[in-house]
Order: sequence, then C-alpha cells, then structure tokens
Amino acid sequence: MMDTQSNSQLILALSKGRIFDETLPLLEAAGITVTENPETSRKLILPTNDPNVRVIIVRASDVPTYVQYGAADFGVAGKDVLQEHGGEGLYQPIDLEIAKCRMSVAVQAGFDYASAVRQGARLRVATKYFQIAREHFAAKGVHVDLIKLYGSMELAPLVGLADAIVDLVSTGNTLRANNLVECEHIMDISSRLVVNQAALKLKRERLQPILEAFENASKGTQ
Ligand code: PRT
Ligand code: MG
Repeated sequence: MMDTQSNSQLILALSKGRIFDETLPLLEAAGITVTENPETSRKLILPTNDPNVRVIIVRASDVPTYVQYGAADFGVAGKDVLQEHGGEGLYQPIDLEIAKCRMSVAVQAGFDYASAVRQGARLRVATKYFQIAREHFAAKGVHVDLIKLYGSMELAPLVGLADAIVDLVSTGNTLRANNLVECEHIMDISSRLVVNQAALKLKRERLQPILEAFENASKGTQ
C-alpha cells in the first residue's frame, strides 16, 4: 500500500556555505523559507515554513550519496562533486548556475608546465578530484602520478609534494596568495539539482512545482 503521508514529505540535502546561501533564493522562489540558520544552529535537520519540507545539512561531497540512497529526495551539488561521485541513481534535471567556478591545473610560478608536458615528463599531481584529473590527463596523453589530498591542495607544490595541482578556482586569490598560476582550464563548474530517481516518480506531484520554480528562478539570475 502506498504511504501517502511519507510521500508528501520532502527532504532536501544541502551543504553549508556557498551552496546553502545560493540555494536560499531559489527556495524562496518556490515559496520555501528555511527557518533556522545552519551557521548558528547545531541542528542537522532544519525546518522550513512548509511542514512537509525539511533541509538536511551534509558535507558537500556527501550530497549525492544521501540522494542516491533516498535518504534525501533531492539535493544541490557541484559538478565537481557529481563527476567524482559518478551520478549513479541520480536524475540531474537542472543546472542551477550557482556556486560557479572552474576546475584548473595550477603550478608554482616559474614552473614551465607546457615544456614539461611537451618533453613527456612524468608529472606528480596532487588533487582531491581524482576522477576528473585522471580523465583530463588521460585524454591529453600526459603521464601523471596522482596524489590524493583532501584539502589545501595549494600547499603541495610549495613544499615539493607535487609539480601541479588540480583544484577549483573562482577569484584566483588563493592561487595568487600562494605564488601559483593556472596553466590549464579543465572545465567550468556550477551546481546542479539532483533528484532521487524513485522520489521523482513517487513524489512527482510535490516535487514538480519546486523543480519548476528552481528552474525559472535560476534562469532569471543568469
Ligand atoms: O569545505 P568542505 O571540505 O566541507 O567541502 P567543499 O570544499 O566540497 O564544500 P564548499 O562548500 O567549500 O564547496 C561546495 C561547492 O562549491 C564545490 O563543490 C564547488 O562546486 C563550489 N565552489 C565554487 C567552490 C568554489 N567556488 C571555490 N572557490 N568550491 C571550492 N572553492 C575553493 C577552492 O577549492 C580553493 O581552495 O576556494 C578556493 C579558491 O577560491 P578563490 O576565490 O581564491 O579562487
Ligand atoms: Mg571548501
């Protein structure tokens, strides 16, 4: 038997910081106001003005996992995170055009990346984005040894851990502050709405108006 009560309940997975902040106006456009601030609240499940909609706060890289397994019905995640996750079990209907940045290769100022590549040198590349880096260098036919890091990639070339990094860049301030320069653009990044495939069928009536409002609002901000 269909549980109509639970089918009217929606859970949205967001990460704190820029994704939460930039999703708020889209939620507002759908008539949803989050009534607690994740920066000051210790709650991981936040109520909204709609008793049927709750927001869970998870790590950015965990959003696809919560949605894939149906612990959240929908969520917002960067293209970087989705590429690394693989997107299994996720429907990705809308590019929300928020939290924009780019994925780049960067090296220490003075390191001649182009000639190292031309000479076929084996490069050591530190990154949190293993899949994206692997695909990028394989497509270019560049031999690399990838070193997995979980943060502060910018440090790696400065202390000789790596020749290059693959990381997200938005203003470029972090690279500049650490004497690094971008030498290759891999892809543009923005955040996408992801929806659990079963929820999309079972909760279509509840989800559809929200997806439409998100789509219209994100178009309006471009
Ligand atoms: O921080 P935490 O480890 O919890 O997770 P996270 O870093 O994955 O989450 P968060 O909230 O920092 O980022 C969430 C999403 O925002 C990412 O998955 C991206 O899709 C997107 N986004 C947009 C960014 C940036 N811009 C960005 N500038 N994510 C990270 N950065 C970092 C970048 O890694 C680098 O260290 O900011 C630094 C560079 O910024 P600039 O402005 O100095 O160039
Ligand atoms: Mg971060």
